[in-house]
Amino acid sequence: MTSTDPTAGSPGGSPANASVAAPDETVPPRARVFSGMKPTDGVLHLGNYLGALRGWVAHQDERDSVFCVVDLHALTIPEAVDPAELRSTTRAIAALYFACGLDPERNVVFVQSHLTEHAECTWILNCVTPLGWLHRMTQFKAQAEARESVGSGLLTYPVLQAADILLYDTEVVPVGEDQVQHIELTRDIAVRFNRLFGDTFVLPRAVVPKAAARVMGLDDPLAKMSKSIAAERAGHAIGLLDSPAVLKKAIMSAVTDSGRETRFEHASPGVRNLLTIYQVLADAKVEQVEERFAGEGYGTLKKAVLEVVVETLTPIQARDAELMRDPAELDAILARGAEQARAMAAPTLARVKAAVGVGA
Ligand code: AQP
Repeated sequence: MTSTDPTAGSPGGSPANASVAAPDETVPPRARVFSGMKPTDGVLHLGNYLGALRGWVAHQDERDSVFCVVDLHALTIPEAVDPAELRSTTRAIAALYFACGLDPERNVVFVQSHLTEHAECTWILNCVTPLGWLHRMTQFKAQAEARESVGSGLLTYPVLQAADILLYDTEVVPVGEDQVQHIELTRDIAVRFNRLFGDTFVLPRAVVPKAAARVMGLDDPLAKMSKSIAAERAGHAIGLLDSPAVLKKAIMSAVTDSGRETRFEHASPGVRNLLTIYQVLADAKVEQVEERFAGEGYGTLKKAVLEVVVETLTPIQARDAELMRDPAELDAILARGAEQARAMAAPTLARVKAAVGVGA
């Protein structure tokens, strides 16, 4: 374990946030990896898949990975919580992990709230996290601005996220670009804890995919594709379980412009978003994509995107339907995952409690 103090020379407690997210392929073999997704607002979208899940699956043989459905994070806006729906969405997200190719035999996969360690560790980390660090989180600012009343959970959930990550001695957190600031905060919290109480936590870093680290909304290419917007607006996202008809409507209506520019560098945001989706799903090089669509209208690009999206999602949807037919089996897999996760998280929490002088 190593630590550098991000608050050194900064008595106000301002984090240095010195680490910068690296592309996903820089991860050393057998690195401990942790990541998760929140079961809010229904199923996952293509941004979740390309920004995170696809990479988790692609590297599952090279890494020592722990993946979680972070259901406690879904409580930050309590007015929006339907308890029965949260429980079933949590299971549905886990099923989608497996349907996308994540193997529970090769990875630890579990539901966050099945362990008490995450919430317990969060309290201790809350006590070492300066309030100013949390107020600076751009996701908090954006979400707080959009609501009249803001619960303290919305402010402090990045600390819960820090506990999620640190409990597993995580070295690398594969995420989309929107989560990088939170991983940097996690690192800063770990450094501060290590400075106050002695070397306890491994310092994690974020890695993001080289392309499609930020997939944008089809209807608004200046906003990132997001579950919560998708729940309010048809045509915003490409849902992983959307039917071909729904996909066709959303993709063919994607916002572009009145020109014919299909070079990545010169394209407008909506066109660049479509080009990127195509490039990643077709596993093509930038030059190949530009050559294919040179001189073509956007209708051709949209049809090609639709084709490659349907081709990618059809087998995922078939596996998902099969998995969802046997909820008892899914629950059994997740119960085994929780046992494995507990065996990893409990010793870390014991180390944390010993460091601060609490616990039996
Ligand atoms: N648009 C995106 N492009 C690339 N990656 C994305 N991720 C999310 N949106 C995009 C990545 O998906 C993972 C899961 O994120 P999450 O479920 O914890 O919540 P989020 O980042 O807040 O995702 P959403 O879809 O926008 O959810 P809501 O609307 O509920 O807040 C993360 O790795 C994230 O980077």
